[in-house]
Amino acid sequence: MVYSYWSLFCALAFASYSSASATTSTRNIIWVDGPDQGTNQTDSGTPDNITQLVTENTRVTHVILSSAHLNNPTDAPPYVNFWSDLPINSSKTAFIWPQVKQLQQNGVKVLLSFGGADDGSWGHLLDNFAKFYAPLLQALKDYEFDGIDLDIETDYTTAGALQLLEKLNDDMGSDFILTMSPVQDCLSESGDCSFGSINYQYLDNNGSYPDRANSKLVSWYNGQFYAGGGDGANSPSEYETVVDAGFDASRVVFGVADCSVDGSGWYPLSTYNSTVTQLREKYGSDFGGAFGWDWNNAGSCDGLAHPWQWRVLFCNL
Ligand SMILES: *[C@@H]1O[C@H](CO)[C@@H](O)[C@H](O)[C@H]1NC(C)=O
Ligand SMILES: *[C@@H]1O[C@H](CO)[C@@H](O)[C@H](O)[C@H]1NC(C)=O
Ligand SMILES: *[C@@H]1O[C@H](CO)[C@@H](O)[C@H](O)[C@H]1NC(C)=O
Ligand SMILES: *[C@@H]1O[C@H](CO)[C@@H](O)[C@H](O)[C@H]1NC(C)=O
Ligand SMILES: CC(=O)N[C@H]1CO[C@H](CO)[C@@H](O)[C@@H]1O
Repeated sequence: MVYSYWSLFCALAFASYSSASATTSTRNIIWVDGPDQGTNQTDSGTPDNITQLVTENTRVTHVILSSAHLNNPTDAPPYVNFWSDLPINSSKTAFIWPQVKQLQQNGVKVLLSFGGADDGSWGHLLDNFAKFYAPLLQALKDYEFDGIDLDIETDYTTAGALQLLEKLNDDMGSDFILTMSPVQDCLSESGDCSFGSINYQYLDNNGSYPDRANSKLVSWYNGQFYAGGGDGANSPSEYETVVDAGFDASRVVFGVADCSVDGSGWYPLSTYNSTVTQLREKYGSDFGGAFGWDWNNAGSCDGLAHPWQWRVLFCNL
């Protein structure tokens, strides 16, 4: 009962707030991880059709497909792996591309997440940048992504990240979205982060590029406020420490686990709603937005039948 009321509430909020409350910097993001076994079935057996993000008025503005990796270097030539570690052109995951196209035609930007905790990707780029960058660039072009998220969870370097960002800007153009997805600690602490070895404060201050928005190479940061790198999504305080560390609120998206199977630090929707409402009040139109990881499990810990019903998070954004 409570939950059907919530869904209704969002529909009303959507109708009445609409674009009046939408701000230039707010992003409403859902990550879409691969369904099990490379099929279009989610963990719970529900068809995983992401076009519901549009048809159900979720107010989602960006989708991040997660994730792409680089294959084993002994394989030749190098290629990009996608869901279930299948080559990105596998017929088993081909069902997603028409859905991606449909989202894009309805104004939703779709990004490819690259890297993660998979050991191959970042190590391969360190070993031989030119060899392994080529298939990554090709995949971004072939599937017409609107942007890329660099998820650096194994050792890389700040200089390497800047080089990769500049190369992507040069090859894809200054409108191509370039994001990174550090855990909260990596944003609030100075120096090289223990997770991925990137100095995000240095990178944000030094990663400039004249023709990009705000002259910044990174479009924004998808902050992970869960899974051990900051598990405080039940209050605004951890987001505030990131802003206090020097990041403009418009550059940091408040990212949460949308079910406990997606990482520690999960909280119910009512708690998240309270946190984002407070952040929105504090930072106003400067607040960078919110994300949920991930689509397949969204709302299942809240007793919701469908992932799109988790859209309550975005009602006040
Ligand atoms: C979310 O928070 C706002 C502000 O406190 C409140 O008006 C709204 O009813 C809440 N929505 C839900 C579904 O809890
Ligand atoms: C996707 O799901 C539909 C039913 O929801 C099914 O008919 C189809 O065969 C599935 N496709 C794949 C690749 O598993
Ligand atoms: C997903 O939904 C869209 C829109 O309703 C539909 O056109 C498409 O066939 C669906 N895809 C699958 C695999 O169910
Ligand atoms: C997928 O791409 C590889 C190159 O990376 C190519 O060798 C292969 O033929 C392609 N497969 C399909 C089904 O297009
Ligand atoms: C060249 C340059 O702009 N260097 C700056 C990089 O960012 C740090 C702060 O993190 C500044 O102290 C440097 O001046």
